[in-house]
Amino acid sequence: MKSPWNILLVTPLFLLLPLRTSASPASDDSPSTRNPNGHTCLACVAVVSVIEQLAQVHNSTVETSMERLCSYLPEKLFLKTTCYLVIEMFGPDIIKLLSTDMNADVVCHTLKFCKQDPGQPLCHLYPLPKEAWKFTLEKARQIVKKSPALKYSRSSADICSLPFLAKICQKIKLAIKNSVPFKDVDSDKYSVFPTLRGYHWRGRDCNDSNKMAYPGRRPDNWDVHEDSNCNGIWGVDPKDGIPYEKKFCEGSQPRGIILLGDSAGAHFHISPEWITASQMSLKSFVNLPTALTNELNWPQISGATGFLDSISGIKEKSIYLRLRKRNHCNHRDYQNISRNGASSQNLDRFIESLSRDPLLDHPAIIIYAMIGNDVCNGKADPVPEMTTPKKLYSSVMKTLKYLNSHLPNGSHVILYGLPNGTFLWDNLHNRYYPLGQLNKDVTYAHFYSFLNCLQVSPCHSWMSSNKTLRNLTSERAKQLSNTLKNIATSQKFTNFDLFYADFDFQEVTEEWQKRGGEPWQLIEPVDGFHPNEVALLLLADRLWKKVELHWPQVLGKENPFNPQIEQVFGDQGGH
Ligand SMILES: *[C@@H]1O[C@H](CO)[C@@H](O)[C@H](O)[C@H]1NC(C)=O
Ligand SMILES: *[C@@H]1O[C@H](CO)[C@@H](O)[C@H](O)[C@H]1NC(C)=O
Ligand SMILES: *[C@@H]1O[C@H](CO)[C@@H](O)[C@H](O)[C@H]1NC(C)=O
Ligand SMILES: *[C@@H]1O[C@H](CO)[C@@H](O)[C@H](O)[C@H]1NC(C)=O
Ligand SMILES: *[C@@H]1O[C@H](CO)[C@@H](O)[C@H](O)[C@H]1NC(C)=O
Ligand SMILES: *[C@@H]1O[C@H](CO)[C@@H](O)[C@H](O)[C@H]1NC(C)=O
Ligand SMILES: CC(=O)N[C@H]1CO[C@H](CO)[C@@H](O)[C@@H]1O
Repeated sequence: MKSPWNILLVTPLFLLLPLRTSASPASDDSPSTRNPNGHTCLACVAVVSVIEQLAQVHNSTVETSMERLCSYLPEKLFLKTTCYLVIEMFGPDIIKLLSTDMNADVVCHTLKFCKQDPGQPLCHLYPLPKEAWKFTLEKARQIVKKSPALKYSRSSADICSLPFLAKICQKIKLAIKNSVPFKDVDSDKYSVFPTLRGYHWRGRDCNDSNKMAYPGRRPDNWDVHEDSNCNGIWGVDPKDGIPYEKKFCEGSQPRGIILLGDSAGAHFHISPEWITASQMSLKSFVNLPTALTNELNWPQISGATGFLDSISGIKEKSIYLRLRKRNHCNHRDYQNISRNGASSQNLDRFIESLSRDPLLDHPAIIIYAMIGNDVCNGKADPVPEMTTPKKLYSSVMKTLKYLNSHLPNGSHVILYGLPNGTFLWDNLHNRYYPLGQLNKDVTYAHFYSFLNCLQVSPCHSWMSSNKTLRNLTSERAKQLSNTLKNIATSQKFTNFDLFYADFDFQEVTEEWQKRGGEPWQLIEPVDGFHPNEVALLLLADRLWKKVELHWPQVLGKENPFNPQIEQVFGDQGGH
């Protein structure tokens, strides 16, 4: 249960919007190679920008605007309290600086949340001030010269280490600990709690006091007495004495869906309303606590394992919901084994969280979708960090051997290729970034370059103005996809068959355009990198259709008893 803590420790930083997609527990960024203050600087610039823009939108003072921002935040996770503490400490300086027309870059450099190290470039989101940078910064420093807050921000890589926040950080940790039925996850990976890797991530536990009851298992004694596989089908038909599970599911070849993925698979999403002053209201942050306790992921509406209705209103369903529709005996059998920052090179560190017993459980469809982090990273020179085809080959073979010894016979594994990420730059670079829309002053090109300068980009190599680099990254991605394809066509395993599918972003874009959409609408607006909910569902749709056409055995047959299951069990206990 280590992973959730990581993001929670930076909860006070929320505000401080950590774009921790690649800097995650799963990646091996060491502090010496990454700019430790990059995320703090990014967060500071985002928050100060929001304060400034709220004042502009509401024609209010900076002070009122800070109060307004805090008042919008929910009490949960001490978000509101933390916000008030932060403005108490830094508010007076921010007011003074913003009132003399300094912008967020200047404010954050003055308060030392952003630093320019000797010999390093100056990182800024907004166009540089008209007067020379040094002169402006000096002027700003004079304004807050004697501020007591300065000594706190200086060492601010971990905001919980700030003395005035240490207490609240403790409280947050305690609150979360007490609110979650924490268990030894190794012995029981299923949960009745939604977030913190609970049932938003894998099918809900239907009997928390019975370790042998969980989604995906073969039913125990045809579930006469209890729903041992949590699919909502159990008991005996009083008319003929036959157990329902036997009557409705025997021979229907139930199966689960397991995603081995990265932040895209888990649906990383930062709501644009959290940083867009003109759209901000009390409603904007309602879902923030849930998002934070899901590591800013939304697996419950993702393309592979989503089980809730889409927020965007698109009619396409996730792979899981389609499998469930095809055979209601598959109810709740999904697992999202995905992590921010996951790649072929670090999957071995968390693959054990996959839960499947080769003998006790039903077969599963595994989608291996490490779609970016093998070529994406935030380093100043990203190329040497990229996975080579040789390294990919050896790590994927290791993964497949692991799967072969942990999956029930009759399972299926689909290796998903990498995208050609040039569409990111091509479609976004000259559009306005959310923080730049109000004053038309920041484009995605500016935003990308700010991230690269801070070395916190989730993908320097595609989110870059350097065409040679983007081209080279696409070439490498293609080589890696070819490696996956070769493995799929040349290797055989005893417990599963193996397939390869291209990551069809081009086709998805065309489909979207046919419906009157624009390509940029398929990308997460705040991070400018991840496929958004619509894109994920369209990708799932393509993958489903492809599998149905070429390898129908993977999906299994339609269960003729579906209508009866609905009649007897209704929504099967929901999700
Ligand atoms: C903004 O507020 C100031 C002072 O309260 C007022 O003089 C000004 O007219 C307002 N501007 C707009 C556009 O409402
Ligand atoms: C849950 O499991 C326990 C222990 O096996 C069992 O006694 C109980 O009846 C089960 N509860 C339900 C609702 O099935
Ligand atoms: C695994 O299942 C396949 C059919 O799906 C069967 O041909 C094969 O014999 C099984 N292997 C083992 C070891 O049971
Ligand atoms: C662009 O990227 C390539 C490949 O990493 C690199 O060799 C080159 O120096 C970069 N060009 C600029 C202007 O940074
Ligand atoms: C992209 O890379 C390929 C192969 O590395 C090369 O042939 C091609 O000229 C490059 N195109 C551009 C625009 O850099
Ligand atoms: C990636 O896409 C761009 C733009 O569509 C194209 O020019 C380039 O050749 C593609 N690269 C690869 C390796 O397919
Ligand atoms: C990759 C990953 O984090 N997968 C998670 C899926 O959910 C379980 C808990 O339900 C976590 O333990 C896994 O880490």
